[in-house]
Amino acid sequence: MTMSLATVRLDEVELPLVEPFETSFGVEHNRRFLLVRVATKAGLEGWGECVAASDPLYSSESVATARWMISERLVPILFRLPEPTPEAFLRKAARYRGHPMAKAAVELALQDLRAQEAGRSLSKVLGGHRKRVQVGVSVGIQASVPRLVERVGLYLEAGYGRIKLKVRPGWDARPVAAVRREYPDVELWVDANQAYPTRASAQIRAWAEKNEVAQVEQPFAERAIRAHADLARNARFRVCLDESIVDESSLEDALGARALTSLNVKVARVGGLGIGRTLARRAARAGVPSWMGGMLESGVGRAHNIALASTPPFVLSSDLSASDRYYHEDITDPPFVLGPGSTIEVPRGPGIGVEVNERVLRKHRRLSRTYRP
Ligand code: OSB
Ligand code: MG
Repeated sequence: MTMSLATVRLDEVELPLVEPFETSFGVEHNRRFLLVRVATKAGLEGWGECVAASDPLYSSESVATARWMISERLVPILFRLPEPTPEAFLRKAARYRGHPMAKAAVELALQDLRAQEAGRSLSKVLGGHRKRVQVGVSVGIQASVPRLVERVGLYLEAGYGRIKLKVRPGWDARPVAAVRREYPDVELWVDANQAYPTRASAQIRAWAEKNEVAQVEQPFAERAIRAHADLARNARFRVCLDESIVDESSLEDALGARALTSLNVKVARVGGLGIGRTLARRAARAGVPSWMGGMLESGVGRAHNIALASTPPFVLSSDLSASDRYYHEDITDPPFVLGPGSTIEVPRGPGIGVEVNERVLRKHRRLSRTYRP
């Protein structure tokens, strides 16, 4: 089957968050992101989301660098491909270093398009075997400990079965202990986004074990593989890597050093769904469980994440919450809702299985450009 691309559209969108999301690296009130839409001459369309934020805080990419990369380098590659498959695109794009979030946005759109063309759900195309995926909620840093305890209580009441707290030096032992005291049985994870110096290792271990934290995510710098391995040795919690794992060789090195006992997979960080699946399978062979991380995606990115989370190597609960945990009004229909047992249903329709609502999209769109061959 030969597909021929007619247009590529790049939209910049700004969606207000239901509440600000604060991490060790900053606070977000609105989420600014890019959407890629690839359309074929036959009238099919595929959607991808670029999660790079306004500022390069989580990683080195930003909306501006991703917009440049996509419009000036990746779109021309797309129009030169004899067949616009995700694999053919990534082979050509590999010539350019870095920019995984920009590359992933395009790869996602091509994956959606290919599944649409086959008339199958993206989940099925990727080898998904689950009807529902297990999810949890990632809770940002709050103005006070009582406020955090109250927020966590509301999420538990809403039905979330696992809570991940954002931590940083000065916001760790006290809030974690308060949440544990109030909710003795909750499955509790923490994520520091690289905020700790390696000398803080013993303190982290102490408050994590005292409060029965099940998983500590990325406490140290991206390159600090040995520090993560030291923390993981004899720990009563899993050590999860997020920012450190950017490709196959970084995963290989980290596995070899025993620096992780859990893998956070984000398609944006590693450059697409294909490579995300490869990394999760590799980790599984080494006995390391995977789960899908999140970047406060809109419905487009969320749908992609849910599709990948439905495949066999994803065995821990993912940072994939219902649409209303992030946005009053999402840009896709229908909204994702939390189901029984802290799960979200995997869409069954062709491709990502949700529709982009052009009315809502136009309302929140700041820029839009359409490219033609
Ligand atoms: O490290 O997991 C992270 C959001 C922005 C940047 C980094 C991270 C996050 C989250 C969001 O934790 C989780 C979600 O999308 O629900
Ligand atoms: Mg993380």
